[in-house]
Amino acid sequence: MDIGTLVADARRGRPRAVARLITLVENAAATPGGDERLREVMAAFATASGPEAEGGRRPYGARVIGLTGSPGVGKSTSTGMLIRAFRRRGRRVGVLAVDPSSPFTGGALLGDRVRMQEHATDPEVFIRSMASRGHLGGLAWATPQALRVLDAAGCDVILVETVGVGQAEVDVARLADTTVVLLAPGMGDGIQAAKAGILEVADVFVVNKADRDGAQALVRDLRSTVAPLRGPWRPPIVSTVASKGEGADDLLAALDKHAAYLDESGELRRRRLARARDEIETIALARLRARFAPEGRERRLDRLAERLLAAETDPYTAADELLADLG
Ligand SMILES: Nc1nc2c(ncn2[C@@H]2O[C@H](COP(=O)(O)OP(=O)(O)O)[C@@H](O)[C@H]2O)c(=O)[nH]1
Ligand SMILES: [Mg+2]
Repeated sequence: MDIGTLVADARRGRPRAVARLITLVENAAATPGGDERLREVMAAFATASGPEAEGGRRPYGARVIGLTGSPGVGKSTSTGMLIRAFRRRGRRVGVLAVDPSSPFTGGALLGDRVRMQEHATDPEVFIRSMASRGHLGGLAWATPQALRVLDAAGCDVILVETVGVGQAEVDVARLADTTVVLLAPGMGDGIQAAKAGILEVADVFVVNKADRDGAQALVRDLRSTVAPLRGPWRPPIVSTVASKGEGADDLLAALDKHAAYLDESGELRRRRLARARDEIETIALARLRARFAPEGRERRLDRLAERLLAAETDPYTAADELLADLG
C-alpha cells in the first residue's frame, strides 16, 4: 500500500493503517538513517490539517497522559480502567505501552492481552506496544512519532504506559502533558522505594491497591512529602482499586483539573515547546549519528578508530576529519 493511502486511512481512524504506520516508526528506528517514507508521513501529520474528506485535523488535538511507576504497581490495570472511563465519555483513546527492554513486537497488542482484551474489538481504541531497540536513539526517537500517528488518527486521549524500569520511568514526563505516578502499598518501603526523580515528575499521584493494608499510611506519607511543595500546582493524591475500577471517577476528575490548569497557566504550551525541542533535537542527532555509523559505506569511524589506536592521530583531529566529511 502506498504512503498516501496509509496516511489518508490513518486519518480516517482505520486501525490497520494506524498499526502499519506505527510499525513503520518502529522499523525506521531500527534502521540506520531511518526511513524516507516516514519523513513523508510525518510531514503530512505534523503540519496543517489534511483534507476534510480524509478526516484530517490539526495536530496536537490529543491529550497525552503518561502513567509511570514500578513494575506491578498496577499501570496496565489502571490504563484499562482509564480506557473504560474515557470511552464512557465517548472519547477515542490511544494507548502506547513503552517497553525499554523487550524486543520489538511490531503490530502486536500489549503483553497484557487479557486485561486489554475487552477493547480489542473497539474501533475507537488503539493499543500498541513499542520497544526501544534501535539505531536512532530508540524510544526517544520513536515515541513522539508514534504519538503523532495516534494524534492524526483522531485520538482525543493517548495513554502512555512505561514498563517502569530505569530512566524510562522518569523520561515519560518529557512526552506527556500530564504525568501520573502510581504507587502501591506492599512494594518495598513505599515512598522511600520510589525511584529518584519520580516524585518530582508527578502531576497526579495514584495510590493504587487501596484494598490492601498500608494504603492509607502510604497516602499520609505522600501527603507529607508533597505538602511542602510550593509550586502553582500541588499534585493531588487519588486512591484507587484499579482491579475493581474503584476510584476511576476521582482519577478522571484529577486529570481534568490538571488539564484545566495546564491550559490556564500556559504550562501546556511550555511543555509542548519543550517536547517539540526534544523531538527536533533527537531527529537531528539521529541523522548526524547515522552518517557516522559504521554501517555507512565508508566505515569512516572504524578507520579513524583504528588510526587512533595505532597512535597515528589524536582524537580531536579524528573528530575534525569525521565532521569534515559531513561538509
Ligand atoms: N489487590 C489489588 N491488585 C491489583 C490492583 N490493581 C492491579 N492489581 C494487580 O496487580 C498486578 C500487577 O498489575 P499490572 O497492572 O500488571 O501492573 P504494572 O506492571 O504496573 O502494569 C496484577 O496482578 C493486577 O491484577 C488493585 O487495585 N488491588
Ligand atoms: Mg504493565
